[in-house]
Amino acid sequence: MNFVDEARLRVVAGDGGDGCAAFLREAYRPKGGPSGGDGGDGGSVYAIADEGENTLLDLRSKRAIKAERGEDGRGKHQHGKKGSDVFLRVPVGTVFVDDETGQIVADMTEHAQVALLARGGVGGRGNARFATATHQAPRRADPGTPGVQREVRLELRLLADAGLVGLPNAGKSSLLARVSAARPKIADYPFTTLAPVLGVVRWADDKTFVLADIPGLIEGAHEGLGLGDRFLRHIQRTAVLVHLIDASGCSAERAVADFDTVQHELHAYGEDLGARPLLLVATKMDLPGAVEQLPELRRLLGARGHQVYAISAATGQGCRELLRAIGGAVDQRRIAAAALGQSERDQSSHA
Ligand SMILES: Nc1nc2c(ncn2[C@@H]2O[C@H](COP(=O)(O)OP(=O)(O)OP(=O)(O)O)[C@@H](O)[C@H]2O)c(=O)[nH]1
Ligand SMILES: [Mg+2]
Repeated sequence: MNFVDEARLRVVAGDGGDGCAAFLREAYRPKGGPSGGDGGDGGSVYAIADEGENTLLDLRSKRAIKAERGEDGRGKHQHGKKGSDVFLRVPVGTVFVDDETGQIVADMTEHAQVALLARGGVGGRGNARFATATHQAPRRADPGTPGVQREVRLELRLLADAGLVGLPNAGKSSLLARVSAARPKIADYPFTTLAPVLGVVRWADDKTFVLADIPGLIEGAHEGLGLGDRFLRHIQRTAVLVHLIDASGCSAERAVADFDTVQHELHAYGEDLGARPLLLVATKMDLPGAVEQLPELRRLLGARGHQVYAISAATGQGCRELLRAIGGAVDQRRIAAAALGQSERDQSSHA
């Protein structure tokens, strides 16, 4: 089962810069004092929680996050510059675990929360710091201390944005496997999927949503028949339901009747599932039977005001367009939810 989005990273803070050992040598001051400046502190690596981030997908391609080293001190009392810090943006809900100790390093629960992942090293002192009344020409200068390095595991509990529903064998798992990195079991018998599987789908350069594949629904599912009902709660919070219809082996009328069965189960389950935005998808378009039935299916469902997408998980045909439609619906819902949250915040601040 894959309810968790994961990534692994090495976070490397910058080392402190070295202190400098130097003496002033000026024409008019032949025996100048110690003038070595301190090294700058190394930059630290921080995590920052950001509502605008939804997955850890972008971080998976990264190996290490490094902050800058502090600059070395120089002569004439010049201190080295501090290395810049790095802020790693992660979705709210991300937990950082130290890979070696298993300890939780940071638990990002709130928007804009900042947590230290690796502290930068401290700059070394220059020799100017070591001068005393009795020891006026110290040669000692300290090296900077190393920055902290650690391997961290990032974990994010996923909530599905979109849910795949349909009869057993409709091709739900095949679609999820086609469009995400999830690898659900696929087979030509009903109830192949026994538990929900989630996958992260990238549908544009900087846009993703989480798609849930749940076991197939059959008549009586809301009363506990089959398996699907137990998992309907996993799609309760989705922005959109994607209903897959396989017409490759039956008539369009039969496919519509099957569609009604599943819709009836969703309505009967309650929780507003029946009223959820819905996308209809005819599957297995690489098979001649499906191609033959598509026009009639579109006519029958079109008469009820439904648009029907057509895809093949086998060839990928139509998938891109479908993902754009799902992504658009998910986006709309997020925008509406953000606006609702804002107006609630406004109201409570007026109260
Ligand atoms: N030719 C063809 N076969 C497909 C396509 N999509 C799915 N199948 C086949 O249909 C069968 C069922 O696919 P699944 O993806 O397991 O269906 P499911 O809806 O997840 O089924 P359950 O988990 O039992 O509810 C498998 O044999 C798949 O290989 C497709 O686009 N083209
Ligand atoms: Mg399945």
